[in-house]
Amino acid sequence: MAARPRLRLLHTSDVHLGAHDSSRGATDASRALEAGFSAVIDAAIREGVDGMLIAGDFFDNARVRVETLEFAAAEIARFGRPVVIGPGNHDHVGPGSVYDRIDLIALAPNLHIIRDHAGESVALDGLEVEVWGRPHTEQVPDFSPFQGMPPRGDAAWQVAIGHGHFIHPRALLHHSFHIRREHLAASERDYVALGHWEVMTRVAAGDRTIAAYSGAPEGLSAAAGAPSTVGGHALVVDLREDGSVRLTGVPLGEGEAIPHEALPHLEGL
Ligand SMILES: [Mn+2]
Repeated sequence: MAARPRLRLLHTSDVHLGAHDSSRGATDASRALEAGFSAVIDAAIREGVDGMLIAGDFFDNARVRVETLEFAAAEIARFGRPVVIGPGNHDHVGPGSVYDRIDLIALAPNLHIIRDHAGESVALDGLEVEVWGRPHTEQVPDFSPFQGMPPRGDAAWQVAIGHGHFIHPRALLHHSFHIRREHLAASERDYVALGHWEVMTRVAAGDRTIAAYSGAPEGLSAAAGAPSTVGGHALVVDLREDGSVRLTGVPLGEGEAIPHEALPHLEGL
């Protein structure tokens, strides 16, 4: 296979900006969530990534303060390179969407929000990568983000983004928004950026596809004052000339980088 252009992406999810906007005296908790996202932007700039994937639940709900929306847009604009949001259950598109409150794209022209209910493919400006995703709409009871994905597109690198529960092949089906191993394997994507779980976890996705949850930059429990035990990382995704994909968990505060081989992975797979 011909050498592919080297690319580096950053993957985050479940930021839940504005989760405390309607609580009284929650300023510190709100600031902690915002600081978590600023740390993601700082990491993206420091690591020299070419683009960013935000795999849903970026905003906590559709009633967040306008200042929270403006903060998010300003931070995305500060990064300045392409950013794709694949909306999750907390920040769904369609009727009542948080993304219809203000024109985020006017404030952050480098932002693309996946809005097509059927799924859409986004070509990142100037980069040999296409990102396919299907957003939550809150209108499909058995929503499954990767079911019936279209085949790979033309760009050298093909990535997907989606929000839901990866279902262990032996699990009881008590969750919503199923992501199945066979969907990921059939996707034939080089990388699938997942959101919904707050803990960084690589999952099994067949021989060809790498898929992982980035985890939240700052867990909601941590923001509310409890000790932080999860999250605290974003994933740097290196798409390499030989066609391989390597992940690195980069710390957003204290802590060490976690190399590909040491990333938490779903047990038994
Ligand atoms: Mn979610």
